[in-house]
Amino acid sequence: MSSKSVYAVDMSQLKDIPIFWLKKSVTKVMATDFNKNGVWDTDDCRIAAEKLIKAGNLKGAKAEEVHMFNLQLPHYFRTANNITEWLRGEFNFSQDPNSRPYVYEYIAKWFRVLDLNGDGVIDLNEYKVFWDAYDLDPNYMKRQFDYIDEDEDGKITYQEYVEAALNYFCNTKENANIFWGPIQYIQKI
Ligand SMILES: [Ca+2]
Ligand SMILES: [Ca+2]
Ligand SMILES: [Ca+2]
Repeated sequence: MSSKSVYAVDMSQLKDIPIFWLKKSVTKVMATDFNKNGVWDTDDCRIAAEKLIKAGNLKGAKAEEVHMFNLQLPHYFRTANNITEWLRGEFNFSQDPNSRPYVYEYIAKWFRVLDLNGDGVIDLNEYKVFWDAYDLDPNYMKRQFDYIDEDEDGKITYQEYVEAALNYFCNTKENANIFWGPIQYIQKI
């Protein structure tokens, strides 16, 4: 009987992908994979929406917005059978210039969802709703908030948010961005 983790990665199929990008993307999958099947899929998004709605005590149109924004996802959210296939899909998508408008739109929707009171910025309380909904380590929340809040005014603007989100998604060079919590080690098959 095998006790192999669903997050074990077949590195032989991902040789061309920089290791830091793989580590942070595995971290992202581990944070978002609520149904524990090894990939970030549409079912996880549905569960996340419910958690966000509960954590933020959201009602009416705002709750509806949270449900709706997960509907259009890249194909590998539905088709990847394991984390290796998911990472391959995510990497190709993240490095494809044609996907960029879609990515901006997705990040913009995220921003609108997390700006719970609709004043155009994400404050620490609103950020905590996101952090709690994904059960991320509370010890790292303020550090990441401050990382995103580049001008240190205590509020995350749309521009600051886009920069941090895009950086986590696309950039392959190592930095201090822990958008989905502390960077995890990769388990290899
Ligand atoms: Ca999943
Ligand atoms: Ca706000
Ligand atoms: Ca700021």
